[in-house]
Amino acid sequence: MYYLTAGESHGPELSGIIEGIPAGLTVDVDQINAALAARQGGYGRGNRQKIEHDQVIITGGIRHGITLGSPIALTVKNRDHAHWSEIMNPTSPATKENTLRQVTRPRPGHADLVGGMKYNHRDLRNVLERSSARETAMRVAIGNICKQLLNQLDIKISGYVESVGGINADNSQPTDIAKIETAIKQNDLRVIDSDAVDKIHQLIDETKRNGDTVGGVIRVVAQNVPAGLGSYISWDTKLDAKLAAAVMGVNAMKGVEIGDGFKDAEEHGSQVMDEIDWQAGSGFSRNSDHLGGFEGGMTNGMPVIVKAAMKPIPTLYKPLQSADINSKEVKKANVERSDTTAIVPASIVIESVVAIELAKAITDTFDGSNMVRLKQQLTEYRDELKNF
Ligand code: EPS
Repeated sequence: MYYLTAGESHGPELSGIIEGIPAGLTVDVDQINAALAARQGGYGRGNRQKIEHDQVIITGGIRHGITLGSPIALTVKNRDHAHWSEIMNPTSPATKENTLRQVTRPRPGHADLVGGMKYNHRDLRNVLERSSARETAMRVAIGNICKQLLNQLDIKISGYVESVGGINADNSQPTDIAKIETAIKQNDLRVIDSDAVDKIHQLIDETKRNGDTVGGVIRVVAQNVPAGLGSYISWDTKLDAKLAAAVMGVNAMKGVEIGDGFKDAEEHGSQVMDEIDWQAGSGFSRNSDHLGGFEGGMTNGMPVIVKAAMKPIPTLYKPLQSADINSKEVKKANVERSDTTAIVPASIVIESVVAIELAKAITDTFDGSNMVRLKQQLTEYRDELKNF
């Protein structure tokens, strides 16, 4: 399974192609659109989302709502392109008028400066348009197709916000997806502990007033993942490594953790390892899940737990020091419209990229040509594991 996205933040649209989804999967477009709408929401979003109304358009790989096994092609329109149709015109030659709004004072923490240096862009808009998190809308559309595939295999996945700007909203660290989904629907922050919501709202409001931004921590849980996905045989076959790479591939992520990762590093081995149990009927399991469902780079049948640390968004309304790439004058960075926090959308993006990696692992391990064979092979494999 392989996917690719293209498109600039204020260009005409985002495009995506995913190859490797089995034939015979019923795809519910409403579910994709619901995920896209959820990614647009959440407390702390800026004004761009008042313009956008993300809806997926499917142009290949699906017929009468069912996948064909061929590459699936998707687009999501950028409504805001209407305000940028000349400046972001893909084909009309550059003129004085259509190259207005140039960016020359890079924002610290954004891709602006290094991207300009690497690709020799003198207008840093050429960098920020693609490095914008707008692109993650397409990863959510692709991720939702993978989530629907996993759902058909009884694998459930949910991503939510654990903390914002240092305020924790997850004292219970749940692994039951139904409980997580019920809890996070109760508020506009996708947090488990609703009693933390007021405090987080206040923090976001105050941060906005100060022209500043905040980040946070995201937690993703996947339930009923079979043991044995990924491998210990070589470093690049380890599934936890692939998950970590996928998480770090999301804009603004600065840390990734599997299970109790960083806390485990402070404990003794006897407190960290998940003791092995065996029951007639269900076979092997673990008494705890400190290792986040991974041993030796392979899933061990316990819930997969992945956490991501998101830095605050680098676009500040009270900008930090920068230097103009033309005049070389030390000046404040360019100010672009942005969000105070994008932690809620990011929780859906991280959930999506984890779903993509799990779907990839499943279709790599079993015959993913069509859903009937995939389901049959997975059922047989699950039975085999119970009897190991
Ligand atoms: C972003 C800057 C803002 C965000 C954008 C990510 O874009 P704009 O300058 O158009 O307001 O709104 O996020 C999205 C458009 C989105 O759909 O998530 C950035 O610089 O990364």
